[in-house]
Amino acid sequence: MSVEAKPAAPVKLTIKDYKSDLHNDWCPGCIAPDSRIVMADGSSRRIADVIAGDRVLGHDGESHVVLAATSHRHTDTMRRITISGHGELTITRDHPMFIVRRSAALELNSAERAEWIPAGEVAVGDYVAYPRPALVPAGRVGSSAEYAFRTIVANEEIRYDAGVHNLEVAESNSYLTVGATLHNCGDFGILTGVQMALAQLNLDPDKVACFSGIGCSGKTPHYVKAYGFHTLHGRVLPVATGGRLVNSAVTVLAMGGDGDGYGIGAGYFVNSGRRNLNFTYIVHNNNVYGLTKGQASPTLSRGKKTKSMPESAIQDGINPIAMAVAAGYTFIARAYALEPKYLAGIIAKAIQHKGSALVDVLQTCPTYNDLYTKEWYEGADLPEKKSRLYKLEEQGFDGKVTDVTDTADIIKKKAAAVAKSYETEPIPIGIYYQAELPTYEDGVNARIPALAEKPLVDIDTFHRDVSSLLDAMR
Ligand SMILES: Cc1ncc(C[n+]2csc(CCOP(=O)(O)OP(=O)(O)O)c2C)c(N)n1
Ligand code: SF4
Repeated sequence: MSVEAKPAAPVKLTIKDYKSDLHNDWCPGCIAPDSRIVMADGSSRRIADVIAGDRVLGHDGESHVVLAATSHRHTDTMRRITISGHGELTITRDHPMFIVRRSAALELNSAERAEWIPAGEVAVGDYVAYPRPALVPAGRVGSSAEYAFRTIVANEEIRYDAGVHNLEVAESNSYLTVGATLHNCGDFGILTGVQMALAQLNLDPDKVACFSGIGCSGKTPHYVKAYGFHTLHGRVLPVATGGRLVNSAVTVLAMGGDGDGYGIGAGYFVNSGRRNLNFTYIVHNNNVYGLTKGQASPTLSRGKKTKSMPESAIQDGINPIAMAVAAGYTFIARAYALEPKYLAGIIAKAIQHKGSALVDVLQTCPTYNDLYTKEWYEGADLPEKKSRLYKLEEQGFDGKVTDVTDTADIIKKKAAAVAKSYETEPIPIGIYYQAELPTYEDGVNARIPALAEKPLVDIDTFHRDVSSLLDAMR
C-alpha cells in the first residue's frame, strides 16, 4: 500500500474553491474601477460591477464568459490615455492594448496590422483597433471592414493610489471598454486550466501543493487556493521533489516558465524525469523570458525574432518533448493555454498518472511575443484560416505503453513521441507518451517500509533511538 492524495468527498468542489484571495498584480495589469466594459448584449457596465459568469465582448467582437474578476490596490504610476471621441482610460502601463501603429496605418488601416502593445508604449497618433460587433457576422473577424480605428490623442503618466480591476475572459482572453480593446495574458488560461483540473478531480485544496520558479508564470501558486511555495529561478523541481518526499499524501504540482525549466533548470529537469517521482510539471512555454522583458528563451527557434529582441536568434531552440522522452518522464503531453478546457483534461490526466508528468503548455505572451500570438495559433494569416494545432487522439495517435515489460514497445512509443514532437505545421497537442513504471516512491517505500504507511511529515523523526547507529560508528 502507498499513501496517495485523496479526493475531498463527499462535497463537490468547483473552480471557485481553488481561487485564492490574493490580489492580482500580474503584468497585464488593470484599469480604474469606473472604466465601462462592453457587455455581450451591447450595454456597458463599470468594471467594478462585472462579476464571474457575466458575458462580455472580446477583441474578436464575440461574446465570451468572464471567468474571474479581480481587483487590488495600486500605488504607483498609471497611464491616462485619451481616445478621440471616446474619452479617457486610466490603465496600468503594462496592460496590452490592441493597436495599429500610426506608421503601419499610413496606407490602409487594417486589424491585421494590429498588435498587442503595453499601454505605456502606445504613442499619440496610433490607433485603437476596435471591433464593430453589430456588423460582424459570427465567426468572421480580422478584416478591416469589421473594425473601427480610433486615434490616440494623449498618453500621460499620472500618480495613482486607489483600487484597480481586471477581468479573466474565456477563449478570447480580451475585453472591450467603451473606448479600447484590452488583453490579458495566456498565463491566465493556464491558471484556469489548473483550477479546472483540481475541481474535476475534486481534490481537497488542503491536499494540494503548488511549487513554482521565478518568472511571470512563477506567480501562479499565489492565485491557487492550495499550499504554495515560490522558490528560486530554475529550482522548482528539486524543491517540489523535497515537498513530495516529505508529504506523499499531497498532490504536487510544479510550474514555471520555459526559461525557468528548460534553461537554468535544465539539469534538474533531466534528473527529475529519470527519478519518476509522482508530480506534475506544468511549463508555461511562451518562447520568451517574460518577467525580464522578453529575451529569447530556450524554446525560440533559430532565425526567429520577437518584437522584444534587437536581432534574430542565432541558435536552435530545444525540443522539450524529446528532452522529456530522453530524460525518462513517464507522462508527456502538450496543450495550449487559450483552450483551458482541453488543458484541464490533460492536467487532470497528468495528476492521475503515477510518476513524473510533464505538461508543456504553449502560451501566448501578448506583451513581448508578437510571433506566436492567439491569431497565429488560430492560423488567421493562412490563405484559409486553419488552426496551427491538432489533437493527437483525433488522428488516432496513442502514446500509451500497454505492456511495460515489453521493451520493444516502449522504444517504439518513445520514438513515435519524438517524431511527433518535430512536427511544426500543424503542432500536435495531447498525450505524446505514457507508461506506468515503478515510481521513486515505490523504491523509497521498499527500502523504508514505514513510509508506505505514513508520510514522513507524520512520523516522529525527533525521538528516534539512534544509539545503535552511533555505536556502529564508534
Ligand atoms: C539565478 C537567477 N538568474 C536570473 C534571474 C532573472 N530572471 C528572473 S525571471 C527570468 C526568466 C523568466 O522567464 P521564464 O522562466 O520563461 O518565465 P516567464 O516570465 O516567461 O513566465 C530571469 C532570467 C533570477 N531571478 N535568478
Ligand atoms: S507572459 Fe508576457 S503578457 Fe504574460 S505577464 Fe509575462 S510579460 Fe506579461
